[in-house]
Amino acid sequence: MKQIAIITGATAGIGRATAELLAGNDFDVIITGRRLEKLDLLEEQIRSKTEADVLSLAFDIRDQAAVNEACEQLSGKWENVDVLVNNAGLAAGLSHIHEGSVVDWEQMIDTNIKGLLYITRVISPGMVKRQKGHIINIGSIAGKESYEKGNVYNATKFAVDGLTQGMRIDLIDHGIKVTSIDPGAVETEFSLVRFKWDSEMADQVYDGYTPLYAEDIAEAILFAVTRPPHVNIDDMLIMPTAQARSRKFNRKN
Ligand code: NDP
Ligand code: 8X3
Repeated sequence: MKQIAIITGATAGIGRATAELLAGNDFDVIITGRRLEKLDLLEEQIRSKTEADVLSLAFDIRDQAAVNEACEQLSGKWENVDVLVNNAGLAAGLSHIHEGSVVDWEQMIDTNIKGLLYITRVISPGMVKRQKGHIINIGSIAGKESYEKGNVYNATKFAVDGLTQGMRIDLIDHGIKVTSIDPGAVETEFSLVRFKWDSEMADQVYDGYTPLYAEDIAEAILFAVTRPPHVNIDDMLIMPTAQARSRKFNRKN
């Protein structure tokens, strides 16, 4: 029987690349996100290119009732989730703390921290019951060191780092692996979302160097979830060669 992975934020970027790669490597996948048309498209692509079974669940991860309703309706084999990839997340805005938008702050906190907790709360009891499972949290270099104007986004990713450590301690007695994958700059919809779809601003983020691509992170996730039972990847910090620390780039290309 194939393993089942649920990937949050699979409509774009890292989540979509992860769903595609896991589906091509013997996983059946549950793909989630708000944009139903993107889920439909991905479902069709995965079905046409792989042998994987796919289930789409459209919900806003900030809405606890919606998260619970979607996950509680899982039945049959889909109830037995082996891998939870907590990927859905965003940065909204880039401002000094005294000029920040409270609406942006709340969106980041509600998505990156509370959303991750909501789905973990509903999926992890099944793993505990089966004494088996793997949770992958997508953190960030932004969760290792703060940078100018990053403030609340940084704080949400520091929180993810703290949660990863706590979850690993709480779940160790149940044989559940917990991994943090922490990327540097990855060219996805991330910067478009951060700058409210201003493509000129978003393009500047990746100007003059080769960033990571979503597939690079998907490969790291595949590596983590295919280690033998006695091996856990605790934490993987993955950077573009042209990036050192959060904000030092070699933009000579
Ligand atoms: P994208 O913007 O390309 O993808 C983000 C995904 O998150 C989308 O599928 C989006 O789906 C989903 N999402 C956002 N808000 C919600 C919500 N309220 N409910 C449900 N799903 C939501 O960004 P990335 O792929 O780059 O980001 C994925 C993760 O990687 C994030 O946690 C990000 O913080 C982290 N990361 C990204 C880095 C980068 O440089 N790109 C570097 C380090 C970490 P939809 O809009 O359809 O709901
Ligand atoms: C995303 C990377 O450095 O833009 O987590 O915050 S960064």
